[in-house]
Amino acid sequence: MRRGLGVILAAVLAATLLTGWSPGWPGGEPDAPRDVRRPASKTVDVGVFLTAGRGDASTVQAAIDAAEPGQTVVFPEGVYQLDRPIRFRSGRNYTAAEGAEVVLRGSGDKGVTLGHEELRDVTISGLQFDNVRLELTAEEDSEAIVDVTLRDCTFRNGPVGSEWGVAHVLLRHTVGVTVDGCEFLRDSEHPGRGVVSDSSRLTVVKDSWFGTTADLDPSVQDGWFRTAINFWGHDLSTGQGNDEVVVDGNVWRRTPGIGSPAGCEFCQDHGLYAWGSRRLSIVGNRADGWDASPAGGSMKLRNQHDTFVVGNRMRSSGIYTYVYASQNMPEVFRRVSIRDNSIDMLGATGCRHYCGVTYWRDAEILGQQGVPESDVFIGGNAFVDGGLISVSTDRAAAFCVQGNSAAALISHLGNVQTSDCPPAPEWEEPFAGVQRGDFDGDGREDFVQLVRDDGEDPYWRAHLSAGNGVQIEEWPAQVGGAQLAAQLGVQVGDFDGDGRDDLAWAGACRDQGNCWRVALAGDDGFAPPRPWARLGPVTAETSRFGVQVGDFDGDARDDLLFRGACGSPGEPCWRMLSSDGESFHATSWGDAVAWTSESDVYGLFVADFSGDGRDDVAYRGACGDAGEPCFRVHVSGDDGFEVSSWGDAFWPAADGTTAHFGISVGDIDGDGDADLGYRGRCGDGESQWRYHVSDGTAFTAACSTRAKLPPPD
Ligand SMILES: [Ca+2]
Ligand SMILES: [Ca+2]
Ligand SMILES: [Ca+2]
Ligand SMILES: [Ca+2]
Repeated sequence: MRRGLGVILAAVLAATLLTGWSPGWPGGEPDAPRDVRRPASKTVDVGVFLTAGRGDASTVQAAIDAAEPGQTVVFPEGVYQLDRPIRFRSGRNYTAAEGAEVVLRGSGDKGVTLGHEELRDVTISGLQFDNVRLELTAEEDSEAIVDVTLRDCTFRNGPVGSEWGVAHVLLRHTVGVTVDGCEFLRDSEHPGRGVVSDSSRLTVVKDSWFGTTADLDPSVQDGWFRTAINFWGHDLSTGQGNDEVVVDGNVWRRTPGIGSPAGCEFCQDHGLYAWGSRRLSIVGNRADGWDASPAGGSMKLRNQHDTFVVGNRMRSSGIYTYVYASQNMPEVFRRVSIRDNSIDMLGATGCRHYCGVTYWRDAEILGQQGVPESDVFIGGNAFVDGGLISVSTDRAAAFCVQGNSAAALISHLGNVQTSDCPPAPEWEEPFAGVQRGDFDGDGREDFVQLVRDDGEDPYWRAHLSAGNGVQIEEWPAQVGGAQLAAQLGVQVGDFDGDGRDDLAWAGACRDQGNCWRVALAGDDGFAPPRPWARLGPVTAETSRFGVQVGDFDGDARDDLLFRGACGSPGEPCWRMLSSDGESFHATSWGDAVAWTSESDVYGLFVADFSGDGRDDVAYRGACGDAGEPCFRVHVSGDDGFEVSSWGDAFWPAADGTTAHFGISVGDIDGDGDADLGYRGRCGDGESQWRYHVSDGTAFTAACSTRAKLPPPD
């Protein structure tokens, strides 16, 4: 349940601010007697170490060296000029003072590289790295770099290497590095890469911005990227490459039209480029700006297995996949699911590369490593404007291609399977990506990822917000019988109302056929999932509009809601599964929908638009006898919805970017009524953030240059 987190977060941050500014120790008054009644400070203030004549690098290093394990090094506002590298130490956290703008600026053309061969249990948050790169490079199998989180950081500028090859963040043989909510910005003077991960495990890149900020400026001035995210490296003797990797909820943008300079063959080398990986999940990202040329592409994937590409939105180019003959990487493409993505080719015709979803295999591959291709699923992808699916292998039968809208299918060598594909094959990962929620009930967002090590029981790797850092725990996972979750999603909400978010999904239940299962969060992770209700009648509208989580009846317990069938014979309805804390009770909450094509493009928005404590449902639909376009809102009552028009004044961007980036939901003015916002148009048509602000019964349009709401799910 994301709703309400912001308010609680503000209170927590305010409390952090008060304690965060208590005098650091050591420093301050070293001769003063320690007050034994006061617990040792949890923070060390860099400002205490500022001394005339001492350079900033020495000052920062002195503060880091003075910090004890468990303490946080707090940077007061300012620009710290680094003429040499600093070295973070394990077991400490590093953060900007609350609300402070803190810049670590590297000196000289080459800037500064913060190299670490060992670093454990560290969170670095809120710092801006200007001309400063981070290299976390351990020896193979050393487990020397473990559980490092970069959160809400900014990386900009940096040295220009040949072919734009230098990365802001480089990982090698790391375990459990997370990049969360960070910005990677490269202007025309500083082209290069974003994050490069070489042969690392449990890497997560989530909710980060490459080439843009949350404001989504259409000029994309900081999108001079060769590649936003790279995963490479593999050891054929051990089978290890990048393993258990999640890329979820990021935006990567390349400045349109910049191509590559003459003589710089690889200065454009795909938005996300991955090879040699095992269990790579790429979920809910948005990519644009890479060309539909051999050098471009929103994603390039090859020589890997167990890859899940789900619910991403791509513009200007799509996905290129293949197996390349090689001495040092697996010559296979197995168990790959490319489903429910949206690809907007902007009307391109005649393109051969990245023109949708393309696969080919190098003819030199002789199959020493077994069959090159097996279990490839390409399904449910939406082709917005042009594009095609192309498969070129003599093992075409290994490909199942089904349910992709408006896409031409070309299979060059034999027929691919185009019907009766299994809805969720055994190898599919219904829990791909991360699940976000407040799982420990402290008012701050956490996330969990499902890990399936070879031959081991699966477990949840939980990243729990804790003070200035992250507590990482392994929770047992009982996730059998979840096949339907690949279609209907995994829902996060506080279904029993204890303040901790829980998980719900649909699947097979003993004696009941299909059912909804709920795994309640407790002190030690998720309890074994229990059946909470029969699945009930689902229809084509169920998967079309998805399953929604909200507290629709206002009893402080989250409920499920989806389009389905009610009564006998079944009529279309809003099927409400209200929680009583131990199970769901299904009732009809009426129908009265009036869809338009915009309903499908933008989807449903669930929040308390009327401000009465009950969640409501809004969407772009039709209103009135004439069916005029409107924001159609189904306002929750005691036992059903009251529907009304909340006005129109919808003014999306002219170039389709509003649909690409989606519409956000949140309370921008803090009056308790949820509002909507998106990158659209204002005034005489200039690109701005356009908000539809609720007064409890209708929306009023308002504009800003800034993004004020969290990105859409
Ligand atoms: Ca709960
Ligand atoms: Ca409820
Ligand atoms: Ca309401
Ligand atoms: Ca509001």
